[in-house]
Parts: sequence; C-alpha cells; structure tokens
Amino acid sequence: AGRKFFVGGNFKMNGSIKMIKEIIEQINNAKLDDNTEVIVAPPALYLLKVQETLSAPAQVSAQNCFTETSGAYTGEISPSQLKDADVHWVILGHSERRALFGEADKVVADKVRAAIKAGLGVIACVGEKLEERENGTTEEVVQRQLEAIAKEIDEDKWKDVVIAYEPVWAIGTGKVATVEQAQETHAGIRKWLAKTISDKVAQETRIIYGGSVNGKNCRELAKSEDIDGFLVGGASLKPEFIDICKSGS
Ligand code: G2H
Repeated sequence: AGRKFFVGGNFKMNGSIKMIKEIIEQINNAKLDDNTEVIVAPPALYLLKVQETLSAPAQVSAQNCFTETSGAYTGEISPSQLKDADVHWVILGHSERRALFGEADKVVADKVRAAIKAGLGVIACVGEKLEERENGTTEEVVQRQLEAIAKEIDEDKWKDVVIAYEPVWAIGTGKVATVEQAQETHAGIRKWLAKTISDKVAQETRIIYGGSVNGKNCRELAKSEDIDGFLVGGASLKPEFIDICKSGS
C-alpha cells in the first residue's frame, strides 16, 4: 500500500560506549537502502554520540521523553531538547514504561501530543498482556490505548506517528506472536484507524510489530499485508539487526 517499511532498534537500558560504537559502525557499514526507514534508540546518555556518528539513512531516536518543555522536572528530558539535539524520533508508551514506571494511557497520550508539537516523530507502543489475550480482550485493550492518543492529536498529525504493536507476552520472552496473530491485530488496528480517524490515515500509517523479532522470524512476518516493519529489542544489539533492517525489501 506504499507504506515505507520501518525498523526501530530499541536498545533499552543496554550497552556501553564501546558496544554502542561497534553497533553504530555495523549499521553505518550495512549499506541500508532508502526503501526502509531505520531508527536506533540508545539509552539517553548516548543519544548525542549516536546522533553524531550514525550515518543516513539511519536516524537516532530517544526511548522516552516528558510532556513539558522545560522546568523543575529532575531526571526528565523534554521533546524540544531532543529536537534541539537533532534527535527527531522518540519511542513512547513502551510496555516497560507502562508496567514498570506507571505510565497510564493518558500520560502516554500527553507525551505523544507534546512530542508531535515539538516536531518529533513518535513510535507509539500499544499491546495487550497475556491475561488480556487469553480472556479475549486484545482488541479492546489496544483500541483503548489508541483512543487515548487519538483524543490528543489532530487527524493531520497521524503522519508523524508510527504505531508499534507489541504484545506484552512476546516481549523479550522469545515467544513471538504467530504471523496470523500479528496480522490479525494489525489489520484490526488499521480498521480502527479507518473508522475512528480516516481512510487516508488508515492507509498511510505504519503499523510495526515488536516482541522477540529476530533475524530468523522477520522475513515471514514482513510478508504480511499489515505488518509495515518492526520494533526490535534484544536482536537490535546483534549483527542480525541488519538482516531485520533489510527484511522489507
Ligand atoms: C519489545 C521489543 C522491542 P524484544 O519490547 O521494543 O523487545 O525484541 O527484546 O522482545
């Protein structure tokens, strides 16, 4: 449907100066083509360094940011500071932020609004927990998370959003969703976008999959009509990240 394939590498709280330097060198040497958008999200401490050393077409991303522009918010980084540092992307609402740091739907949505207002691109994460999948509320949960975001942003701002569907039970567990499970949820999200926002937004918004994606399972998932790329955790620290970056073409 003409959506540009998108692959994000989420390092989470992993790496060191040395290790990240090596990963960036690998990405720079990988001859990535222009058909895929690649972003790399190191811990905040390393953002500037990665920003300075990463070559196009790959781009750097933050893993989180705050809602406010500046002020007495010890430990936080603002969207406009990211912009100032030439960091043009941010991951928001990752399930680890939601579960471990208490970010509710509204907090995530406020962050998305603030980031977009500052001119950033947002990778907005949604996904159900194991018990929610098992009791059949996956669609409901994902829609509730998206609904919160939709309330905060205008229709024309969805062009700055990539939706990452990450079933919590598949994150870092080695338990990847089946192609059918991922495709079904992605198609459901696209249908929801069409109904709630517009057909245009539904057709144009990238919906990427995250949860134990690796060099082996990426090609099969990438073939699915509504899977427009990946958000990769563990495997983004390994050479196979390059294979995942190339799995869309
Ligand atoms: C899901 C994913 C990246 P992993 O959190 O955001 O991590 O690939 O390690 O499951």
